[in-house]
Amino acid sequence: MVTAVDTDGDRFISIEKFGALLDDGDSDALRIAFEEYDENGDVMITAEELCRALRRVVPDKDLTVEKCAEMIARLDKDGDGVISFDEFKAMTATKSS
Ligand SMILES: [Ca+2]
Ligand SMILES: [Ca+2]
Repeated sequence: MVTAVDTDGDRFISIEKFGALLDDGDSDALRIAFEEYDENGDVMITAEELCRALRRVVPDKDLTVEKCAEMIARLDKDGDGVISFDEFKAMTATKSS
């Protein structure tokens, strides 16, 4: 198993900061947050990318790619298995769900 929790998370937004950005409702901030997750810049967040990003913020051994895929499935409105920027925006509007 990969035990490496990448602690040089300075490229990544903390959950606190992320929450503040979401509360802002500012689309530039959203774009920046989205890019933190979208490692390869294809404007889609895959389960693997979501997992890696979350693990950097919240080291959690139980956070499997499967769980991330479930999270994505809940947010994935068009069913393509990845989170687009529009879906990401929608997520921030329904984060209490
Ligand atoms: Ca991507
Ligand atoms: Ca999608």
